[in-house]
Amino acid sequence: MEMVPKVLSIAGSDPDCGAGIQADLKTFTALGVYGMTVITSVTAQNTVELTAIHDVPVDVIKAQIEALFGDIGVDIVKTGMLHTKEIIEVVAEEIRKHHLPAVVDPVMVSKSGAHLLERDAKNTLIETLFNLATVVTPNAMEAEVISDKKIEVIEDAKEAAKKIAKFGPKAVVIKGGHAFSDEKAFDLLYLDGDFTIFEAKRVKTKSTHGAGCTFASAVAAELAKGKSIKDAVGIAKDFTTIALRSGFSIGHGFGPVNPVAHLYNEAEKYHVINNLKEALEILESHPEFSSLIPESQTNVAMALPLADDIVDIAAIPGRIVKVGKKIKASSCPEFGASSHIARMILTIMRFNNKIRSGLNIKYSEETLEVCKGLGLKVSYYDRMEESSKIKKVEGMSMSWGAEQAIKRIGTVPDVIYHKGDWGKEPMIVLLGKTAVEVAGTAIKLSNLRSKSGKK
Ligand code: PXL
Repeated sequence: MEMVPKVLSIAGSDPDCGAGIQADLKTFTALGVYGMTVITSVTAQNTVELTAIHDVPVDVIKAQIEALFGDIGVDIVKTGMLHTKEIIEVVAEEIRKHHLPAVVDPVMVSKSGAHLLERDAKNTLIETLFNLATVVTPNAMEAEVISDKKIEVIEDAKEAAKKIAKFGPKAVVIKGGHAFSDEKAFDLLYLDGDFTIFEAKRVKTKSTHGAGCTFASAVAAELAKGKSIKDAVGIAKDFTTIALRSGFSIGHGFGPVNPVAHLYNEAEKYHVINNLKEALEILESHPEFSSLIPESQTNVAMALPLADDIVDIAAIPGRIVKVGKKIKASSCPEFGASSHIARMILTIMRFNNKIRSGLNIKYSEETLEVCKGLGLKVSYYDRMEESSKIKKVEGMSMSWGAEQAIKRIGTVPDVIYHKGDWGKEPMIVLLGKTAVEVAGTAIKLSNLRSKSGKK
């Protein structure tokens, strides 16, 4: 029987379930490890404020940990809110006794501004727990407090990480959040004397409650699976970015992140591929569609709901081609298989994230008339107006063009066309929510065209 990695969170309880052990357990579960929780403090809080903290007596904290060791066992521990000196000491003693690898999240202040670490306990946390840690994960503000160094730019964070490493953890991750840039979120890893910077597009959201807990728990889960520290931090960063992008707009303060979004995202990959396969069956069973296949062939693409890169968009490698009178997909749908339509869809989704699919067909005035007759919103861009800078960058034309077409009619169109340029074939792209929907539109167009006798 395969052994499931067992990960224990020793942390505070957050009744709104955005942070604390509740966020930790969601994260462990979403990453496929067996999660357990030892509660150190019960807090009363919501997305706006924290109103009470009740510390669990240290002998009960110890008993919770021993209960798990007496039966199931633990592969790695993650610590979060450890409110007092006494709690920190008993947790450190248990980690030492059981020789446990540990991810230590030096939680100090909640998102709503409450102190989750008593002021006189800071040194105990640093001095007794850091030297037992595999990884410590302060945010920029916590790193400033621990290192006694102001952090304004990445170079400051590097100095701070070196100082924090002197307290004995194997690795230090400083979570930059919005500290270093408005556009990017940088995290800095210091391991064995080397720095690695992880970057992601900054997620502009108010639903950030629990992001730190989620990140540290994801690092622990990945280490438990046997990943290296560097890989675990990279995976945790991507995981937390998805959790932030899917955060809940609930409550009146900082809404909770959504660690389970990772699972939905994985499940969506299956739905997207299946939808594309169904769209191919529709196209392949309608030979009349071949009249709409352009010189450069047809492709159909569909994006994941959270797509922000062409690897998040599936299409047909080698495209859809005419073989005699038949239509054939060159191969099965795959993620990352289209760059052109994919870039157009990425731009479209910035304006309307429900429109996730596109299919390109041969340009003709007649086809555009049929589109208009069907009540589809048609817009266009003119490749002659494209600057040489945009022309030079691979794929940039498509995002530029989509933006032009949207601006022209003030909304996301159902159909975008361009009339070509030197060496560029004119083209029509049909847009819709799913690949099956755009394939259906394409068949409707080819039927109406053949009825009206157009070639
Ligand atoms: O995000 C830090 C944190 C950890 N643990 C508990 C919390 C919070 C933030 O609110 O409530 C219990």
